[in-house]
Amino acid sequence: MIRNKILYSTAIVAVLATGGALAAHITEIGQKGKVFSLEEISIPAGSVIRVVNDDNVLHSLILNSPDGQRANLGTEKPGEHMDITIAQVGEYTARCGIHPTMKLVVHAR
Ligand SMILES: [Cu+2]
Repeated sequence: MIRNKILYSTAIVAVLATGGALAAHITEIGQKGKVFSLEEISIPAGSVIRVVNDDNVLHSLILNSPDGQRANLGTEKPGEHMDITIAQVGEYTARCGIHPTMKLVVHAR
């Protein structure tokens, strides 16, 4: 009986720890009014940026990575979002291919 209780408690703690870690590593960025909701962010490498199109126009995302690679991540309709994993340490730049003045700098540490 005591053994069962201990196992049960350990399982709950593991679930909470995982849930907490996921929540802590997603940074949400909006795109309302043809601007990113933040111009610059600093996040741990390996975490996720959720780019939410909370605007009323179509946006796209182009991501420049610290290693010089450039990726066209496609378009987002109003109400859609895109999750981007920021894997490497260094500076990333995200831009909208439709509205080139939209710029977000991501420092991954
Ligand atoms: Cu745009």
